[in-house]
Amino acid sequence: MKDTTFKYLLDTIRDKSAFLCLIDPDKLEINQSIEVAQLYAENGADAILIGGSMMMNNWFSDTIKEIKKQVNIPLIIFPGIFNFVCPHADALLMLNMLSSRNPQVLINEQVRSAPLVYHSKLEVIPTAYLLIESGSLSSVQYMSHSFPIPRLKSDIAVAHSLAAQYMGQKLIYLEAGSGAVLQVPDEMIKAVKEHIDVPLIVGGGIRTPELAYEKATAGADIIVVGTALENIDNPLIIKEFADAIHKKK
Ligand code: 1GP
Repeated sequence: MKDTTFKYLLDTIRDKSAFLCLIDPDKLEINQSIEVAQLYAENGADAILIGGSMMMNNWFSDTIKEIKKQVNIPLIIFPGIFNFVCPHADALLMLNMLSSRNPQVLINEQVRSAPLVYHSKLEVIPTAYLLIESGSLSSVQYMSHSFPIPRLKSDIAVAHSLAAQYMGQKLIYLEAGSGAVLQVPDEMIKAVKEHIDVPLIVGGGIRTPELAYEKATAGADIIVVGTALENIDNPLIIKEFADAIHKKK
């Protein structure tokens, strides 16, 4: 199986944290997604995640195909449900929502997705996806019928992360949810990072470069930013996020 994108991520985080920008194709027309992807690539993003909790439009695959023609940083699918599969992306995060106790998101979605992924020949990156309590009901919490891990219970997050690593997950993603009021706490990031060897992704509610720097310094190897970069007037904001995230280590 291919591991080009995963190796690229490992190389990128060798001496700094990586900056991944999230595009939700439900929020943009295809041309807008291409423009935004170009701005991300030109202003320091290391890769682009594409996906969301739902698929409200029918241009997911076309968006990926068109972005790939214009942008040369990796484009990685971040699936909300099983059918977020498109062979033109560089890789797909196979999300295992191990913080949930709902079999639908623990195994059913993956089983429905697997034949589509097989035929796509996409690079697959097994990723433990841990939802963290973040001050309000997030789309992912609602859609997945899952309790988040309590934000003051770092020990529970550590136990889930260790279980994920022992079960062969290549990345661990601590997710506060898109547009979260409260980000994943620094103490939890530190505690998880101290216990695991695989790269740690942190996302959800990271609204400023200062917060991004704080989370990177706490131990996040990869920072995901989506909402804060939507409808921005000045692309320099993207560069400020990139600089803040890249200056860690
Ligand atoms: C959501 O972690 C990502 O899955 C990004 O969250 O949109 O709040 O940046 P934001």
